[in-house]
Amino acid sequence: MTQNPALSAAEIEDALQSLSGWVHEDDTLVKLFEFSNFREAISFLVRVAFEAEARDHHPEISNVYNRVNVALTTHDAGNRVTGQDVELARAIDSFSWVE
Ligand code: H2B
Repeated sequence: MTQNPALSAAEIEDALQSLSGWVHEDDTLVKLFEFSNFREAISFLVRVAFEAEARDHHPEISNVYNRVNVALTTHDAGNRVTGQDVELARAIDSFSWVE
């Protein structure tokens, strides 16, 4: 999509400078969030889901007990990382209560 182009590796590295804990891996931005327990992990997961719906931009989210793994990529850009992924990562960090 021309309006939502894939970022270059250098642009992604640049964006990661101002994000905490996110890594660029296999054309996704990924971060593992670790909570005190299952209840907190699921609360966070649902918060991420609502943010995704509001943005019409949907991450891959997985949960095992107290952990939530979030992977961001843009299907419309051929499964590459775009500015939308960076913006969603920033939004998720803004409401996450763990590092
Ligand atoms: N989520 C993600 N991660 N990438 C997309 O390209 C995407 C999406 N496209 N959610 C949206 C929905 C698109 O399919 C709808 C039609 O806007």
